[in-house]
Parts: sequence; structure tokens; C-alpha cells
Amino acid sequence: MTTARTTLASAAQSASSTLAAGARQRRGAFIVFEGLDRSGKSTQVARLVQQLNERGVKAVAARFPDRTLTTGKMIDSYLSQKADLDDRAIHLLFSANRWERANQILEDLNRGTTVVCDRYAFSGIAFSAIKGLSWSWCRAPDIGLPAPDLVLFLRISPSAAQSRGGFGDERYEKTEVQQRVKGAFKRLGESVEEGKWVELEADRGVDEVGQEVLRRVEEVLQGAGMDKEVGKLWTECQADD
Ligand code: Z5A
Ligand code: MG
Repeated sequence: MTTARTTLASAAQSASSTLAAGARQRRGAFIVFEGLDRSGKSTQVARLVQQLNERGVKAVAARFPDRTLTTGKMIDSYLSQKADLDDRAIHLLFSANRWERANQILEDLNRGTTVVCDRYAFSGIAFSAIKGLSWSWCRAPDIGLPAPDLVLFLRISPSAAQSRGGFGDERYEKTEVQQRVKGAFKRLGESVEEGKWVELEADRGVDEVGQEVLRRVEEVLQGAGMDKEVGKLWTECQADD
């Protein structure tokens, strides 16, 4: 544990102070959590941000949908079934919601702050593709967003997730939807660059999942990627349908 603290702290140190003249300052890592409803994303995001800050690694949380933003209020009405919207319109709103935050995320990363994000564009594709929209169409509005350095997919069966309190009244909180989304996430994971999509068994204790999360994130923070610019999402992808 002491070693982990020391190495993480030194990674943070180099992220927040400029290295020798000419060297690029190490940036923060963009970590995204994805997974089904109740898989424990929000729990792990909060835990990771706290643990990183305790270890001297500056970290902040982000979440999508961000219901505090202008687009987020319309999304909230849709999810809580107060408003109906065309499938394409809601897809574009979810993407616009990310674009509303994109500059802030980029600024944080470039300032050396790690951003830990609760859902991202992968949810956007998964939840729209199961409605029959094409993958290439779903992907298009998110092209060029900040690309995550690591996606941690919390794997859980819809039945195990449901046993954590049951579904609420939101639009997608149904076993049949969650099953289909699970299939869409599987396909998405296979399309992401090797090593950047990591599936973690989420049907374990919070601490056990959290330890593996911290280990994976530590690897990213210490890796060579933090010396490079933040990537752009999907720019390397070809339309595949
Ligand atoms: N959506 C979309 O369609 N398009 C998009 O582009 C985006 C999203 C970004 C709202 O998402 C919906 O928006 C979502 C996808 C769609 N619809 N669905 N499904 P959201 O993020 O606001 O809500 P959510 O992720 O679906 O649900 P959630 O309840 O926030 O799940 P969670 O964050 O994964 O779980 P949690 O809050 O951390 O934990 C749930 C409970 O389990 C809680 O009582 C915890 O204390 C407990 N828990 C957590 N971890 C454990 C472990 N390890 N063991 C036991 N119990 C645990
Ligand atoms: Mg959540």
C-alpha cells in the first residue's frame, strides 16, 4: 500500500509540475466507468476520486447525463418519462450534453487533473443502437470528443444488478432493455483499442472491486500515455455497418 501511495504521488507530482525545460507536463488521465444500471458505477467513481485525492493525485468526477446542464434538463424529462422524444433527437441531446462539458474535461486533463467519468459515449451508442439506429449514425455526433485513456466496464448480470434495490421508474430500467444493452456493450468493447476497455467483475464487494480499479488506474497514471495529448474519440474508426 505504501508503495502504491508513493508511486501514485510521484505520478501526480510530475503531472502537476513542469518537468525539465522542453519536457511536456504530464497530463491527467481520463477514466470512464461504463456498465448496466446498478452495476456500481457511481459508487466506484466517488471512491476512486476520493482515493486518488488522498494519495496526492488531483482528481475530479464527471457524469453523463449531466442533468444540471441545459440539455441535461431535457434528458431528465425524457428519462423520467415526463416527455417523449424521437429516438434520434434524444440521441443527439445525450451527445450535446457531452459536448457542453467537453472543454472543461479537456482543460482539467491538460492542467494535470484526472477526470473520472460516470458513463460516456459508449452508453450513448449502446442505448440508441438497441432501438435500431445504425452504429455509424450513433457514433457520428461524438466524433472528436476527448477520448478516454481507460474504460472500466463493470460487468454484472441484470438479475444481480436488480437485486441491489430493484428498478426505479426511469425509462430504461427494465430487465429486457438491460439484457439488450449488455449485448451492445459487448460489441462496443470489442471495437475499442486493445487495452483501453477493461471488464471488471462487479458482483463482488465494493472494496474488492475498488482495489482492482485503483490498480488499473495506477497503471494508466504511470504509463507513457500521460506524456501524450488527449486523444479524440472515434477518429480512427471506419463506418462498419
Ligand atoms: N444514457 C443514454 O441512454 N445515453 C447516454 O448517452 C448516456 C446515458 C450517457 C441514466 O443513467 C440513463 O441514461 C441510463 C443510460 C442512459 N439508463 N439506464 N439504465 P444514470 O447514470 O443516471 O443511471 P444508472 O447508471 O443507470 O443507474 P445507477 O442507479 O446510477 O447505477 P450505478 O451508478 O451503476 O450504481 P450505484 O449507484 O453505484 O449503485 C447502485 C446500488 O448498489 C446502491 O445502492 C449501491 O450502494 C449498491 N452497490 C454498489 N456497488 C455494490 C457492490 N459492489 N455490492 C453490492 N451493492 C453495491
Ligand atoms: Mg449511477
